[in-house]
Amino acid sequence: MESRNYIGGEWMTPTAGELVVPNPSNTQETVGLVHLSAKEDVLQAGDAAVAALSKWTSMTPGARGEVLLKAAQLLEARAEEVAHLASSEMGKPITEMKGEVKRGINLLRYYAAEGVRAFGSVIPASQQQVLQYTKRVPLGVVGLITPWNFPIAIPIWKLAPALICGNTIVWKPAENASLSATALTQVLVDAGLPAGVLNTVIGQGSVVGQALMDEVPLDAVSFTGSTQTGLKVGEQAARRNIKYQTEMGGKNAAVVLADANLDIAVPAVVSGAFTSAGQKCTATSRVIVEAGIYNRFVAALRDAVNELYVGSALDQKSYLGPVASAAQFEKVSAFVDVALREANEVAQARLQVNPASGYYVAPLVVDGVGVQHPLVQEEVFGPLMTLLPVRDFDEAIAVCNDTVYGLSASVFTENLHAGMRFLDEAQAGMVRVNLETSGVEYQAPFGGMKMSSSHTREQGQAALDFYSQTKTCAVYYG
Ligand code: UN1
Repeated sequence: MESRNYIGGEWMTPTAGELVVPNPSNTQETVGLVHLSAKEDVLQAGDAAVAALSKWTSMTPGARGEVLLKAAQLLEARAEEVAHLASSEMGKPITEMKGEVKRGINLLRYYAAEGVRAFGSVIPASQQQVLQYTKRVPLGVVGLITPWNFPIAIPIWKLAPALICGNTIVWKPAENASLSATALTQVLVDAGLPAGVLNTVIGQGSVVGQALMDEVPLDAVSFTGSTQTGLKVGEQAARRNIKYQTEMGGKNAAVVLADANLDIAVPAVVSGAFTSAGQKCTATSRVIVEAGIYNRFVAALRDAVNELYVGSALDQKSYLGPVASAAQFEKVSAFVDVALREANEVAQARLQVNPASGYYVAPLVVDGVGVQHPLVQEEVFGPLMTLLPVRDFDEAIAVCNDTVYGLSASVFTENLHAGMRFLDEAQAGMVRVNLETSGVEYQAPFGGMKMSSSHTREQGQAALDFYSQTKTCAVYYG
């Protein structure tokens, strides 16, 4: 397979460079070829998005919804094929990837239905015979910058609400999700999206992302990715005074209190930390454990880690696969080296494959480092869990909140009072009791506090607020 740009209703092969995509599960195997774009491609995409705006905006939301419904149908029909491609491209286990594609289908249906829901309200006026009401109107041209770790679901949770609200789009997917992005674009094209409404431009952040942020006449931008890049996106958007949203890093904690039910806590902590090989901004990476249960928790966790099946992403049995790329492998391996050198090893899973065949990192659990240690403060984005023993609930909350991030946090307890206090006091956009830190629901708002986001929310009804602006209208009919 080869990646393609889709600009102004035409498939195009940009010529600024090429990248061969190895399968992260087996780097001897080539999955496809990515063609990289130049700045001119991005500018052309911007022009196409501007040109398509009036036609798309003037369609009824219901008619726009029909296109999304058709896209849901097509993605469902192609689910196996798309999941297989995405797993081969970025190494998420096929069983998890199928779930992600299903989430994408659900998102398309959810936002399609918004086309026939109320999108404003009637508000009493101070004068008689005045009808005062609000309505949502589109923003215009929206730039979308998406990461590789959810190559199907994240693009859809930005595209679908942007489209139903009547915006046109320039989409820059992550380089190592370019083949998946091409397949997803094909779904939307086949669903009948008019020319110019979605423009997909494949390439590097330093070229495509930069040109998008600096030169395309954007009215808004939505970004998911690293904190470092997200802050630059936010800065540039503020300078241009366009609406923006950034979803960035996390350093999510799971707190295990002394009365926790370990049959619930252990699988949830393992899943939060190790599914997708820990490559989720919502992944559990700090596990804060009350002293009274520490030894029992560690024993149960060790058993669970010893049973993990780490193999090829295309092996149905794999609980986790490799990390996504050579760059990820280096970054995560550097953290693992620090952990093996400076912390105590608590458990490490065995690999069921030859480690040299792909970008495999064995899931690792450590303890014995202080709360200011880089393993506890920096986002690893890999299968590495650090345990932090604490005396009591108060210390647990203090440690939980001792981070610049605030995306997601969980507590495991059988005590209603402790659970509710945690929901009140944990500084995170997503707070949970007896549930893992990752695994967001498309119909609920999602986003972080502190350095994790621009304090905006995605998905659910919140996405409609982001991708539209409100007009307050008044009519005197006396
Ligand atoms: C999830 O936990 O289901 O990039 C989704 C990420 C997040 C999405 C997490 N924006 O990992």
